[in-house]
Amino acid sequence: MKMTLRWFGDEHDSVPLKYIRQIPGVKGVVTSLPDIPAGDVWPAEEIRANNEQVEAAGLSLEGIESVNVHEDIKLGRPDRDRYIENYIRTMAHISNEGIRLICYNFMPVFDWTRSDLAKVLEDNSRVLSYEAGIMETANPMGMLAHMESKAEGFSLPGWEPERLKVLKELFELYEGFTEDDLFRNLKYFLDAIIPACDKYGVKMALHPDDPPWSVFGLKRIVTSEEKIARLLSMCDSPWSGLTFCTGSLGADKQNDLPAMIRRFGDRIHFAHIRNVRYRKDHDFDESAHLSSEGSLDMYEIIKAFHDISFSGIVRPDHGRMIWGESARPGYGLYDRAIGVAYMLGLWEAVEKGKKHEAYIGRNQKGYSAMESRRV
Ligand code: DNO
Repeated sequence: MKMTLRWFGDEHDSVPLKYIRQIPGVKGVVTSLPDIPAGDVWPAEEIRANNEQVEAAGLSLEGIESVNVHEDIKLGRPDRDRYIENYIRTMAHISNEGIRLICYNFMPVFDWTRSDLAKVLEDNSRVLSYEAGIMETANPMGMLAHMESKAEGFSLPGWEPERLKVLKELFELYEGFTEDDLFRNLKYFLDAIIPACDKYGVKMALHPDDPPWSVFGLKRIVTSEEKIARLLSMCDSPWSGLTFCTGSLGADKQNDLPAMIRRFGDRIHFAHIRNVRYRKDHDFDESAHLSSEGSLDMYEIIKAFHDISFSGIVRPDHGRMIWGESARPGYGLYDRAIGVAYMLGLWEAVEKGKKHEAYIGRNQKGYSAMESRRV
């Protein structure tokens, strides 16, 4: 696996590339152009400037997270063809820079959602958390204002201002919308862009819905093994794959992550790895990466990635806010760097453990052969 960090660009990130370069094992970043509204074509020069800046820092630009999908595509409105054309033009510009991965999501209206962006844990670290009771009674505008107030002055990734200005209209458009409508519109989008992926050599990595259930009454479809299997088979092209986000999928206890990793195998193009700690029902906190700190068994997760010989791009997902750092919620430097070291440590242990087992196995065979000859 290729370890990266998410970087939002100088203007939008408190973590400079030169610090990312110092995290052992991190060779690259994934980034985006956060100021470009969903649906617009990304200018080639801006992608190039970004790429040059990353390379000048001694890193490589491994992927784009995210090129957001315009709401008209998700809704299947007549304008979608124009936005799909723009998406393909953006893909061409990205590919021209040698970047071969695009992460995207297909969540109606919102990207990821939390009820708190700075919940204080027992050790005084601050984390993102989700409390179903709060979400059920909250209205989306109020929740947005609350989230922005906790965002330390940063914009929230995936919550583009132009989309949020028309929130009420969007909710009306999604009235009566079913999961099947979303599946159909996702298929339409993928069928239209896959030939371009093939032409430009770009892999599409669909991010799961975060959290993996309906929020504010809006349907979500990238939530479980069964639904992911359905969407992968409805567009059965190797270019169409997943961002396997352990934190998003892991928020639902029903999801058996190692089994899903083994099942989806080479359709996983990108991995976001982090832990969650279940509280009750749908309530969870984003914990530190270690298995001992959360509810997910990170050893089993890394082992599953190793079992499928995962060679794709990985990043630690969110981290806690620790050591007095002030950064975009989830995207400080320190805890993500700790996460990187832990994941790479697990990977090395799994790899060497397998070699060791193979060595013992060979020796045991030799020993048994010797024993049988002696008899
Ligand atoms: C949150 C991220 C998401 C992710 C998008 C992918 O921190 O994991 O915003 O980038 O859902 O399109």
